[in-house]
Amino acid sequence: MDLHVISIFPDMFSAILEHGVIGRAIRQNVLSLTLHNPRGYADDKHNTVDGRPFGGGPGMVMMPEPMIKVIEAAKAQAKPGAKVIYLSPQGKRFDHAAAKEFAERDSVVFLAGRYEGIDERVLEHHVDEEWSIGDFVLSGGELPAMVMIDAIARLLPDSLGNSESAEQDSFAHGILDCPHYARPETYAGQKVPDVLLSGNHKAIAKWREQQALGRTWDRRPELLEKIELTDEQQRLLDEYRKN
Ligand code: 9WO
Repeated sequence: MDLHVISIFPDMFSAILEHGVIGRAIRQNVLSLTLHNPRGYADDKHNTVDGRPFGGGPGMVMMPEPMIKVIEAAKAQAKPGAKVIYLSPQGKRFDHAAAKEFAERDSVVFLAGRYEGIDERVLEHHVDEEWSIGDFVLSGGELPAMVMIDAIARLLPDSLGNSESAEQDSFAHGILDCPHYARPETYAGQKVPDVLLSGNHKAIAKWREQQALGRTWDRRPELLEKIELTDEQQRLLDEYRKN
């Protein structure tokens, strides 16, 4: 997968380039990530990319000319058909299903804005999709781009330490994760649930599914309305709610 990111703070991406699943995917040539800085496309000696907003008000707006030039440069390097994705709170909400869909794409150009945003004419004519990672305002689109890239990269074949992990993910089946335990068996007087020490793999799988369903019911009941439970899942959930 061939990813491109447009940002005036390319150094921020060192946080993900070297570490974890993204670093591994890049080293394995499953993923490439190329950064493009709008400042390189400014036409004055100060490399100006922002201007005062027409109509007045606080802050600055990213100017059309350097933004359009850097977008065209990124698209010229990306694979044919790559879409330009703008990260903003006005975008479509990114979730696990969206991550799976992105993971099927050959190439993507992420556009991270700063200041009060980008001149609307750039968004109208040079951006294909607008995506949000949640209902909050940040100081720029870089962290949302990294969040999306992380969620996408760990779904790419071979980028996982364990190829079964993605299928077992919380949200792979639309419900929350079950609890996990590591050594020791007793910590601060609290014992690991007996079933996990039983060696009974069928019983362990049932317990985990029941915990996952129960926690989803407790914490995010609206998620259960989006999926169809099997008869067995409904029985496990009913039993959880009785106890
Ligand atoms: C800044 C601002 C200041 C005063 C009044 C309103 C304001 N809105 C903004 C604003 O939205 N700034 C954005 C900062 C411009 C585009 C990049 N920025 C951004 C992206 N903040 N938060 C996101 C984002 C992206 C995806 N998902 C969640 C948040």
